[in-house]
Amino acid sequence: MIKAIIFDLDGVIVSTDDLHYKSWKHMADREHIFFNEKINDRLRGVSRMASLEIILEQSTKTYSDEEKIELAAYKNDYYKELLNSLTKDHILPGVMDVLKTLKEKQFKVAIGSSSRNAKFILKQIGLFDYFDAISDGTNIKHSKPAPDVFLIAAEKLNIEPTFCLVVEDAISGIEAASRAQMSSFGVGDAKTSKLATYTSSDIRDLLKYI
Ligand code: B16
Ligand code: MG
Repeated sequence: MIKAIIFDLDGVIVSTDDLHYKSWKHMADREHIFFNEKINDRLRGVSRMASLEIILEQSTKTYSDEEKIELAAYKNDYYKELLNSLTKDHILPGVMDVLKTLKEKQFKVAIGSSSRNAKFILKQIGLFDYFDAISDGTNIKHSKPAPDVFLIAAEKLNIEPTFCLVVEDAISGIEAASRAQMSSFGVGDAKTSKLATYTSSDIRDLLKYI
C-alpha cells in the first residue's frame, strides 16, 4: 500500500537541464574544457561536485581541491542568476494535475532532490509550501544512487520506506529508490531503467498505480 509519493525535482517537477547546461558550459569555456550536451546528460541526478568530476575528465590540467570548489561556485553563481527567471510557467506538463489529485486523495507528498538549490527552485515556481517534507542536497552525505535522500524524506514524513513511491527521471534515482526499498515510477531517462517498478512518458499515469 502506498501512503506517500516522493518527487525528484529537476526533470520531474521542473526542467532545469538547460540552465545547468548553460552554467557548466560557462565554466568549461572559461577553463577551455570541452563540454557538450551528451556530457551534460551524464550529470542528471548527480551531485554538484560529482558533476564537476565528470566534466574534468575532459581536462588535461589537474585541479586542486580549492580550485574545484571555486569552479563549482563559479558555475553555481551563474546557475542561480539563471534560476531567477524561473516561474510557475516552468512546471512540467501534468505535474499540477497529479499533485492536486494526490492532495485530494490525502497522500503525503515530499521532495527528494540532489540539488542544494531545491528550496530556492521551489520558491521560484510557487510550490515551496505545497510539500509535506523536503529532503535535498543540503541534508545528505551520499547522493543518488545512495538511498539517503529518499530515506530522509520518508523519515521527515514519518512513513515507512516500503509505503513510499519515488518519481524519478534519473537512472541513478531509480537505483536509490530501489536501495531504499521504495517502489518507483520512472519518467524521461529513467524509463529505460530495469529497476523501475512503473514507467511512462506521462507523469499523469502515476495515478493509475496508487
Ligand atoms: P545543485 P534532482 C539534481 O537535481 C540535478 O538533476 C543534477 O543535474 C544536479 O547536478 C544536482 O541536482 C545538484 O544540483 O548544483 O543545484 O546542488 O534531479 O536530484 O532534483
Ligand atoms: Mg532529476
